[in-house]
Amino acid sequence: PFLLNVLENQKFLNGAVDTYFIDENPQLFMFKASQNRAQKILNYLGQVLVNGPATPLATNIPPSDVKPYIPPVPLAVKPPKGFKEILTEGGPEAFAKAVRQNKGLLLMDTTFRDAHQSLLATRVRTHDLLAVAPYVAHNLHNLYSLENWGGATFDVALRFLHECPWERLEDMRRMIPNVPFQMLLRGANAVGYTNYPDNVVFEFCDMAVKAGMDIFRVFDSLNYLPNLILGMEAAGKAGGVVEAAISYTGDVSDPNKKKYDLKYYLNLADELVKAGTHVLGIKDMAGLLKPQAAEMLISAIRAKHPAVPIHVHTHDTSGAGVAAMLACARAGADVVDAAVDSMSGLTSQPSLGALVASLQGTPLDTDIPLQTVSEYSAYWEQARTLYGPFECTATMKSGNADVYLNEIPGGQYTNLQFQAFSLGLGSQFEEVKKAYREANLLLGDIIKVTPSSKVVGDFAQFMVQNKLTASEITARAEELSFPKSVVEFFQGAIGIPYGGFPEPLRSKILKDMPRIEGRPGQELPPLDFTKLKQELQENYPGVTDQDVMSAAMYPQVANDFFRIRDKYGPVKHLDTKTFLVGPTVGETIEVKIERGKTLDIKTLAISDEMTAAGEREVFFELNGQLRSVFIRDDQ
Ligand code: 3PY
Ligand code: ZN
Repeated sequence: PFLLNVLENQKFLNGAVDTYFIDENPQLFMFKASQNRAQKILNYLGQVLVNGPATPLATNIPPSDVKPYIPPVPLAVKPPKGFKEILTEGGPEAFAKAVRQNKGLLLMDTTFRDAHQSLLATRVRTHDLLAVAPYVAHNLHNLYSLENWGGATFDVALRFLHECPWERLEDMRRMIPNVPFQMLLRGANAVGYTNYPDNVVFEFCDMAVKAGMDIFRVFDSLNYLPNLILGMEAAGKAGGVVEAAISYTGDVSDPNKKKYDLKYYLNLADELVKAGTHVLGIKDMAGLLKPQAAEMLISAIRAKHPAVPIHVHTHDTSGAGVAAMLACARAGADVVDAAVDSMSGLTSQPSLGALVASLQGTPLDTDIPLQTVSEYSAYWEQARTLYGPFECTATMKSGNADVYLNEIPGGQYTNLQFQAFSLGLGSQFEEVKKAYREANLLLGDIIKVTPSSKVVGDFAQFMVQNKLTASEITARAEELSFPKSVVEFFQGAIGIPYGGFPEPLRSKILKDMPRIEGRPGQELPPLDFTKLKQELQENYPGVTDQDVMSAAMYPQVANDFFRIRDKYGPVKHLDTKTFLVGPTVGETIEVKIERGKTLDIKTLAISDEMTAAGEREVFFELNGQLRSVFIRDDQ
């Protein structure tokens, strides 16, 4: 081997040699994009310093500067065995059997998913999840599961956190080998808001299992059986534990609420058990299951299906969550959901510590020491302050039992309240909640959870903005221009609601527009993954199959993510304050980009002067060496 420096060869430069091979093979001179991760991170920091946060901040509470204390764990010792081992060794059936035979109440910890989806706009980053992961593995090994993926986390990771949801899952799996992982799958909508071709849902579940997922809570926003069954089949074929969930609304303890009565839920439970669910989920997404209703519902299902584990999910919006989950446990539920104390309450799940303490010394004892919960909670109490910019308590100060009237799901309740407050109109939220209730009735009193809850929410906003009452809507339906989601709902785009579509409203709104009969996704042609991969490779040569799946779920969002990833590299390694608002001048941060590879970055200065190209130079010390980046000032 020898080196030829063609650029110093005069004959070559004069073109006096035959260069046809080079002329015909320009790719020889296209050097691979620099893999310099450190340089990319500096570019990110420079960008935030010059142009402000790279992700929109929702409140004016700044992120705190704490480094949350992590209780030490014996890293040289393997974490204790948990239900994951039973699942790995015996498969979903053996797992279900062990759950059913367990004496005490089992818990699913929602802190890694629904709790922050409900309280912090889903913004908790992989960095802060992984920091406490060893503690979870070593101390919370007797959880039924850790809910840590799916729902809105997939979208938010890509869109706002600029991190890969698949990497998050694989990283968590590596650090928590012993606790089953659980995700929320929106049936035929997977982790999106729309219907996907069937092969996408199947492939998605398969990849999720390969990346470390165990239990799939499958729901459909209208409890529409064909959508639910598709999700169940996909999760089951992938080898996952199928937890088909009945979305709960209304109040089975109120004889005046007739549409969703005990019979309705029992029928649905029969169908899901018949379809082979391993575990039966009751998904009380708005927190409407009062203790008395819980007792009625769970004992009735338990009596009909003695062998099937029952797992109940709720939100603590009204404040009755702990009481309701205790009632479920006493009525025969095997597992209930809770969030660690400092991430519980309000529109999140009821408190893990309160449940653990309430059952201590009873036959349903959870076997989780309160001291463990307390240490875990202390971590989250501090970590939560990093997310001040997304803190729901910026506006939400207490629970509210009015949720029994408006039936708004936890996550949406927080969003709507936040939107109303940001408009600054004092009575706006009260109006929106009232309109939400009316819109629901206009739509025929439907189950409300992603994405049907968005239909009701959009309808309610439309009514408030246009100052329309329910009777005006009915009278003027033919001439009004309804929100897109409402029109699509009536077309059948998310499935068929229980009891059918309300008439004459449907006909008045749709007129001669097309209607979808049956399961919306069944007509969609299969997605050609090979072709999609080739298309993505044109711009992003390094895309993985997981990236291709992200693009199948969210085409635009994933493309933006790939672009940002190419430009700024592994921003997931930055601490949260730095990621959100950048470092301060004079500060030194530590960025562990891989095991044994740490960058010490000191921010030195940002130039006052702008270059002719409108750029500012930002100076850093990177592991002791002076470095600078030029950043266009977009302000
Ligand atoms: C979701 O779909 O993300 C939900 O949390 C529904 O409750
Ligand atoms: Zn929920």
